[in-house]
Amino acid sequence: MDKIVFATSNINKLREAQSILKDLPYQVIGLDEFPNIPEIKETGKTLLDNSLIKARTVYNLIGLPSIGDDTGLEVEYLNGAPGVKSARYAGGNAAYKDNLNKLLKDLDGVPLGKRKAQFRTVISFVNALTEQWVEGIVEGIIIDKPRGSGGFGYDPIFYLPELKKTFAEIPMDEKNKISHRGLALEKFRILLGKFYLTK
Ligand code: ITT
Repeated sequence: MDKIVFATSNINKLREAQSILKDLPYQVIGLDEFPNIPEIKETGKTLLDNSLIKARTVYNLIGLPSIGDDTGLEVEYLNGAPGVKSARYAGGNAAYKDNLNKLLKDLDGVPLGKRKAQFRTVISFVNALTEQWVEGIVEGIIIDKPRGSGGFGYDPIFYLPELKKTFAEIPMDEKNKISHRGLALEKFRILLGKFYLTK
């Protein structure tokens, strides 16, 4: 089976993508299979820049078709922050918990009605023939206390009013059906299936 490399060292992202793309005639593998690849610096100013940097870097190093995912949590009250800095909101090597706690602190005292946010994922695809990208967005509310133990990152404080649950309170399969990454990868799956060879 032909391989596509998901240019991520985030195991949660990889698992979600493998599950969403499981019916494709390609095997989606992660950077864990290529331990010699150096850390990819996210020097871009936008999610698109960074997703392209990831996909291009891995394509150039490995020569297999590559997907890059850059995701940001954009909070309206904070003018779109943490956005492209979501992974390092509380500092360079911040853990998920540190970033989440910083966001809760920044929103301390802000009423629920003003805590609208969206997750946005840009997925870029690079092979010998083309560079393409797609985007997925999901809207929600940042609640003031973490709920649930599933998911990762900001999931425990990202609340979906229509489900009355956070992303951390639903199984991965359900998250994938409605999430930013799920929507972006669904668009990507259609694009790939219809128009592109992976060679
Ligand atoms: P790679 O760059 O190796 O893909 P990363 O974790 O650094 O992995 P990003 O640069 O896209 O990924 O950083 C986005 C951050 O946003 C990530 O570290 C999480 O904290 C958060 N995040 C991304 N997707 C998420 C999701 O589905 N649910 C909750 N938080 C998410």
